Amino acid sequence: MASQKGVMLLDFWSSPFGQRVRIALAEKGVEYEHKEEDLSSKSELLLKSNPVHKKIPVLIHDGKTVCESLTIVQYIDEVWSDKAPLMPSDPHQRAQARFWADYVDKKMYDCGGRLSRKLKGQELEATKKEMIEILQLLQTQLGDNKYFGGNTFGFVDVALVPFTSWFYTFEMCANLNVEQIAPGIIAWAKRCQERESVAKALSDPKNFYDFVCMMKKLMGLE
Ligand code: GS8
Repeated sequence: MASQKGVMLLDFWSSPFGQRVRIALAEKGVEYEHKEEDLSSKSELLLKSNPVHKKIPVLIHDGKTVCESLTIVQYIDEVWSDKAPLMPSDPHQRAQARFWADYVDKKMYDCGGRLSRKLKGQELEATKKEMIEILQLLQTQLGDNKYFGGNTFGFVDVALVPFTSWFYTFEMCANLNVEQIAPGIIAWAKRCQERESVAKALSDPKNFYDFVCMMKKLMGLE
């Protein structure tokens, strides 16, 4: 396997999951080799490294593989524990952080993906309602805190922030204005983007929208 020593990330530019890993590595100041995958023609290395799901991101650390973005972020936090802790030290707060990151995984990707397709009528309205509920619940959970991790940028912030690049697409595809329905989430997203780790990792919202349009054409959804 390549990169017997050191750190390598198998990634894809627009992936919110890959972006989580890029943010965590940057927060920790870890240098790594970045390998962009062609997801329509996956490399042997990807197929061998993630034989179960065959998906990016995959972290290869000293020849050992770690798959699934939230697992990778926790691994990074444990291995490079000397700097920028992402997980709270209190076990209950840690459990809460895992709960909300899991909520983001279960709700945001699925509902956001549906919202970016060409939905119409009742289906569109129901999906918009679902997204409004998700964002407002997250906004309530954030409360007056600077970050989901309180005063420090942490695990839930890393899990959620890549999806903020999708908000422009929600507006274009579904006429959903996140600033209007969850201003606290927009203010939080801006605070996160002041961090170099986040600013460098996130996709440009317009590039992401163009990518979604291209994918829809390819899939015959336009
Ligand atoms: C999801 C990874 C994923 O969907 C995680 O890492 O958290 N639960 C996983 N990766 C996608 C790219 S992002 O849309 C992927 O690799 N897709 C390729 C495929 O499905 O063939």
